[in-house]
Amino acid sequence: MSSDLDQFHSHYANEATSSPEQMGAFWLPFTANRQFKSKPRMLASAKGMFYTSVDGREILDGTGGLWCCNAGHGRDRIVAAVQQQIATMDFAPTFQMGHPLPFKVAERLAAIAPAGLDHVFFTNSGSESVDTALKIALAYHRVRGEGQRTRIIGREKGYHGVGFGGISVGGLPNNRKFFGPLLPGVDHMRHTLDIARNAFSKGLPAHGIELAEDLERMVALHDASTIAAVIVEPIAGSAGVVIPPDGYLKRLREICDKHGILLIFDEVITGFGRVGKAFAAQRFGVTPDLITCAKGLSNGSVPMGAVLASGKIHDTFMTGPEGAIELFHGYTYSGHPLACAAALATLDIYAEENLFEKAIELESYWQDGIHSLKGLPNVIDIRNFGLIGAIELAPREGVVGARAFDVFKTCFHDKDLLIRTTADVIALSPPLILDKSHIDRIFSTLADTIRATA
Ligand code: PXG
Repeated sequence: MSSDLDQFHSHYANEATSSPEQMGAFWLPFTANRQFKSKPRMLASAKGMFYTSVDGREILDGTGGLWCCNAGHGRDRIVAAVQQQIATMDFAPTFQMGHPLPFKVAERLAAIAPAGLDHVFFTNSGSESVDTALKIALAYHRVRGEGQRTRIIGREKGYHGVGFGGISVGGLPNNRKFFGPLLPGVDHMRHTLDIARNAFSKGLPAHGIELAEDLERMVALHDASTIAAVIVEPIAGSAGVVIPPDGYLKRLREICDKHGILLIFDEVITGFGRVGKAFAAQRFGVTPDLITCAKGLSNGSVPMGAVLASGKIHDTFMTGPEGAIELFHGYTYSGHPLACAAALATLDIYAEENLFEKAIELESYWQDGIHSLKGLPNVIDIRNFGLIGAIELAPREGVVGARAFDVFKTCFHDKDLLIRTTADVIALSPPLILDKSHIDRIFSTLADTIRATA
């Protein structure tokens, strides 16, 4: 066994296999491929708060992978669970069949979810979770005899993955404009980023609750009887971290209730302790009808996503003849044994280490750290909530994103720190296992690098 493993590593995971000539075949996602391949950033292993690069440097992970590894990297318990599961049962179908693990994961998720969200549909990614939630919302209205509710309302700057449903309700132009007319019947509320009024807010911005009234405008335009659902990220991540104005999400909930519209929270990045509770819904005290999640569900280790649905929605489907399939939807890998094993071990770690509370314990230290960067050259806004942070830089004339990307490259190549940038926003989402020394290092490194970046 161990010599097999050694062989695997020497064949597949070492530097020799990643020479520039051998990189051509892999078309990297959401990446400037030619630029990347001319000076690659390559990771070889990961443990705790750190990656190790292929050239042997320990890189502090300020991103939790991509908002995935909330419990830190290389957790023994997850490794053991997955190893044991693949040796026991590699795959089992869940179409008209079952195995115990997804039932257990669903029960565990329902136990930590907001009260009332007690049914779980499994997927393999955030994008699939979004498509699933949109389809459940549409089908729900149809099953209960309001099939004319076909419109879905998203929001500008929204990111809901890359399926056709997700890019249709999403509001990032580059993710939409290449791909044709998208889903019909979708409309978008305005986003809530307002640097002019809210720059350098600590936590929730004070201004912007009135933007929730955009939903009333949508209702006035389309009529509530045609609207199935509204989907928003409680905190938008990919668009550059947009924190909701104080009271905004509560107001959306009220308007949805008034008009019989379902509210979907896309919690792919906010789930699993990122903001100090299992879900942001709980931190904000607003319960949606559906929650989409992924990433932290399995600590990023095996692809897995889920949709949490209210009993009201679930039970609406459970009404026809008993032998009828209630929802014509699912994935071959819904409830995959390896993903479920990883999720159970992950949820155990979260519970035993009280990791969902860490973001609240460290929030003010994190906030002080990030706001200490105010006043540095080109820093035009700083945003934070839970263990999420964003530093927005002024774009260089005519080259949006170049300044932040230079900071990203310097951090990785010269300072052994992994951050993430979108346009000129530096986004931070460290593993929740970090301590104050990691926070100090992240912000002192960023301060030096931002200062040195023209
Ligand atoms: N919804 C939200 C809110 C997300 O943030 C997805 C759906 C799609 O998930 P999948 O698993 O299909 O990729 C996401 C993904 C970033 C970043 O840098 C964020 C995501 C992915 C990659 C980068 O902010 N979120």
